[in-house]
Amino acid sequence: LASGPVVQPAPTVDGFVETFLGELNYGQGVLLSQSTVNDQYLALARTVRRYLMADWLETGARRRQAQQKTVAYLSAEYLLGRQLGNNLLATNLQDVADAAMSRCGIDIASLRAQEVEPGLGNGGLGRLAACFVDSLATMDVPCIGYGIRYEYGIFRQTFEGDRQVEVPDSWLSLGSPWEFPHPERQVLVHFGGRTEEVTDENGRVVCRWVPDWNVVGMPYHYMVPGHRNGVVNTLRLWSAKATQAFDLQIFNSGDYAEAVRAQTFAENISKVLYPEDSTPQGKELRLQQQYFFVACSLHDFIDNTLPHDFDLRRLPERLVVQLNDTHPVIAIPELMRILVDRKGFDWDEAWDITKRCFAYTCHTLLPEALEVWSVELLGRLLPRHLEIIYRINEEFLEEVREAFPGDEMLVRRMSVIAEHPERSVRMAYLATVAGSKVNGVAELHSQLLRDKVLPDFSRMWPDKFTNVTNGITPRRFVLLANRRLSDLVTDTIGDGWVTDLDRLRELEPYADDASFRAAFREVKQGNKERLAALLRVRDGLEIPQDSMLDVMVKRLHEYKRQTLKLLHIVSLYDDVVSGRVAAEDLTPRTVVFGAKAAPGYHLAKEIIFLVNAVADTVNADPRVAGRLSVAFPANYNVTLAEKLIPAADLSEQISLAGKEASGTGNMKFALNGALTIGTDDGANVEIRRLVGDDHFFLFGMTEPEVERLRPGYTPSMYYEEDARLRSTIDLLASGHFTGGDRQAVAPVIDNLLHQDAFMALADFRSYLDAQERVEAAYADPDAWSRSAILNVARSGFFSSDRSMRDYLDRIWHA
Ligand code: DL6
Repeated sequence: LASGPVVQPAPTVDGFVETFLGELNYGQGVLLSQSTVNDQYLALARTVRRYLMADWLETGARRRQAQQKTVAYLSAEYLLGRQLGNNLLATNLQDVADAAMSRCGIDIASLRAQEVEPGLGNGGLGRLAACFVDSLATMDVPCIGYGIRYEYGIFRQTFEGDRQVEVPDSWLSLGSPWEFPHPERQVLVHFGGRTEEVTDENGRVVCRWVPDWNVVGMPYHYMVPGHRNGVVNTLRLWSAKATQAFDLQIFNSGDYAEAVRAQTFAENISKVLYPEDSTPQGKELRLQQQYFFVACSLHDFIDNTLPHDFDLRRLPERLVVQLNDTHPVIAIPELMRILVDRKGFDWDEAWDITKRCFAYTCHTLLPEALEVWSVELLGRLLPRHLEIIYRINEEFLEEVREAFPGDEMLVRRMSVIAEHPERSVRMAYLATVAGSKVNGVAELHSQLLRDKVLPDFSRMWPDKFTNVTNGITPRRFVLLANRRLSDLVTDTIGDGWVTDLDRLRELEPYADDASFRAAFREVKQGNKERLAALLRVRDGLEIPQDSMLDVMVKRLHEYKRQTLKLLHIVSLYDDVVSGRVAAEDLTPRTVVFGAKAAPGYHLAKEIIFLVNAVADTVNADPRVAGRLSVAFPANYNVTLAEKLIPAADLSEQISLAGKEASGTGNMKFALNGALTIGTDDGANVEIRRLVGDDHFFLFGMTEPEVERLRPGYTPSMYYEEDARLRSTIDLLASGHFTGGDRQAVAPVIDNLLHQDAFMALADFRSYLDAQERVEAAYADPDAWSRSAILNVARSGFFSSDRSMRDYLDRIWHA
């Protein structure tokens, strides 16, 4: 009885109802007749959880037995999205659950809507991590996702007076049925203090860290089910607690705030997803977060997951640590510290082991996103780690000197320690020195990483660099998000595509089949209606049904160029109100934005304000009614993406070439049958190559053209020379959209005219031309849907299952 899990009886509607009512009565302590929607949601989640439990326990036992190489995916972010729908899908319980709930007189849709998604990520990087763990479970690859259980995830965005206001995201407040706390596996994490040299029992002088404070890391486990394959992997997220909850003596003396000071301080570490880091305190907290979760994770794997007698010289056979960007890179000196200081390895052997355990993924090309930590801060928080980094660097620079004798400039350029503007540690360099492989996330990005970001390193170690183009899970982003399309595809080619997305190719011939195209258009229309119904209730927005749905959803950042899209909208509006174009000649178009700006990113917030202001004016102007409308639902998140993307006709991927590492939204849109208007940037390059030039609207400068134009780039010149651009900007600047207030638009306009770091004005003309090609194409519904179907059929490459195969072949060898 004790050796195997208790298996939940086969899923029948009766059995499901019984378990659900049991959970309501004994888990929630309520009768069905008295239960709230939240009670019912929690009971339903716990019911679904039961059907996963046997597989979870079995997978864990099998993994312990097999002792296979395990991927430890270290990521500060996991943007998971809602769990209920995904888990019903993975267990194939959707229909049973629907029937069971309706037998109880419950509308399951209201329970699905009750779930608050865990927003433990900012955007693409965190969502990618969630897709990857989904794929690894579906492919039955041993993987533990390690991260942080933030008490508050990404802020909830609201608009007040068209401006973004951030509200804390208390995603745990109504209960969190998908997590399993494991206090017995908690880990002590040290900070601060000093190092000292001591003589060990063998007479060797060794270094010892004498920290001066610590916190406890408490793991919460989450199920990561594979798709209907009986596999459930684990995501292990760490929460910080004080070693001592409070000081009873101080409490009894009446100083209640002081009594819990240590507790508050410790718990701050996992309080909020990546706190604002423009202040020194914010920076420090972020480094604390990073070290906290990697220290917990390495300890967990080495001391709690490996057998007690495991010979750590064989660690690289059992563990590969994938560093999701630089956030977890402090794991490198931490592993060295564990091996040298705690396990008694000599330095060279420890370094050899460490180098074979780590691989690093870079997700950016923006210099400001390449993390550096000041030596002052790192030395104060982690003095032993700083010493280790210095020694790694010293030995590395010796290697550089040997490989390139006499080039001291090169040595300085490649040093892990930067000297200006302050002495600091370049985390990307440390990851590159220690990692067995370094990868970018799309072909162009990997090329630019080699040529522009880390050119000296790629010259020294050309074989270290590789590419793995990002991917997305077809389970969440097609099967779950777009049931209409999934059913059509499955009815046409069978359901093999769900775990072998290349099979979508079999749809190609159907692009020429008029009845299939009609069915495809019906799917799109159904999804538009679903979106309209949602936005009406969620945001009080009206989405016209008979217009092109043109969608730009992503983080608000200058390089992504939401302003370019805004200029396009204003130019269309300007054409009509100035009488240059009759309203009837505009292709009916609804533009939907979704974007959060980082709370401290002033200009991004001004852009949000302007988009909202333009939306208000355009939507209220009868001259463009029925022809042009703009919707900006607040709080774009995974849940909204699942409704928006399947409804889209046009996908806006318009970053300045050479700035978007990959993008993954672009893949989700193509797979759901939207056509892309985009620059030659990130994974757009691969999307265009795969779907074909005729089914993609390319515009804008290429990356080399951008670089050639950059010296002496003068945005105002484009304003002077292009009458249409001038008229558009003048209309914006006039205060027409801001009730006559010219000041309110000045930050964005001044920036565009005098800086325009991401060259929106230089690409404006070409963007407008491409939009005209879009309109011409959209006028022929048959040709448009043919292109849309070919986008679906040819996008199988963008499955995250394929990305995982590439990581396995090129990097992990697991
Ligand atoms: O690789 C996932 C995602 C890419 O698709 C985006 O192009 C890229 O901007 C994003 N990068 C980050 C950078 N974070 N840091 N550092 O979020 O990664």
